[in-house]
Amino acid sequence: MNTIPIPAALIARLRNARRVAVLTGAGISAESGVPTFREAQTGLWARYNPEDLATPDAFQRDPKLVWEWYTWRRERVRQAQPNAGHHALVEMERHIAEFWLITQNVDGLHRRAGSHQLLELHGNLFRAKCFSEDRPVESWMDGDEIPPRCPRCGGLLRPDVVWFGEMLPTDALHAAQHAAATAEVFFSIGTSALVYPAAELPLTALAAGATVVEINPQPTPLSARVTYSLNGPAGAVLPALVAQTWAAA
Ligand code: BJW
Repeated sequence: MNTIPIPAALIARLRNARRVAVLTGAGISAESGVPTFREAQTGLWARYNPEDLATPDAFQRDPKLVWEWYTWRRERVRQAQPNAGHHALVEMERHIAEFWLITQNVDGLHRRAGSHQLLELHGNLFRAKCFSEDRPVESWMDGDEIPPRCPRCGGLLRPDVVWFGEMLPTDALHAAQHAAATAEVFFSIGTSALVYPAAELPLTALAAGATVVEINPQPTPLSARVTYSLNGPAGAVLPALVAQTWAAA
């Protein structure tokens, strides 16, 4: 029995939609046990602010500290599993002709859940690239030297993620902007809607006349502007939405 009510007009709109885009943030992985970006860190990392670690300056100042933070986060994600929210988006993709899942997350959980039409805007924790050459490496060994060295030039390796002040991957960003501008329904799920250019995508969709739906237990700067605000955890709201929309499909 599904107890979370989804507005009937939203269900009707989704059943008829051919183009849907979804933007996700850290909140969709919260129910997998992966801490969100802006919640207070725990343990060894409690005294650090993530916004101060996720920058090229922080890496240049203390590459060992930043690399070890990402090693710790990789371990947490390895132990996590995709949750009901990730799985509901896999199911949604099956019902929509043109579906794009745009994620700010670097944890890879959408792909592990089975999503295909995926755009990773902020990179991926499980890849590394050379800090000097800005070229990805196939693999690396975590040994005595932290961070490990680039096998080509001997420079320092860094995680292949997008830090503040860095450009997003151009192809993924352009595809995301196109998806937002052409979607009939746009979802913003589990994101504080603070970080640009990702935070602009729901505004692009609104300006183009899309139905914009936010799913988040907390209000964000976007909440007052959306068509529907579904206040609750993604792991409960998304399965209810998918079940109520495509129950007999
Ligand atoms: C749940 C839940 C549950 C909890 N269910 N929900 C325009 C205006 C102002 C500033 C700028 C601007 N344009 C560019 C900037 C600068 C900057 C920026 O945006 N700064 C802002 C902070 C103001 N942007 C950039 O620098 C970007 N680059 C760029 O623009 O290049 C061009 C340029 C270059 C130079 C100069 C100017 C322009 C790059 C941004 C890269 C962001 N990178 C990070 C780190 C990635 C690697 C890593 O993970 O370590 O990406 S920062 C961090 O924030 C991470 C996230 O992907 C991103 C978004 O966070 P997210 O996902 O929203 O997480 P939280 O924690 O904030 O929120 C979680 C939400 O979940 C909350 O709302 C909860 O309530 C909710 N929730 N449980 C559903 N169960």
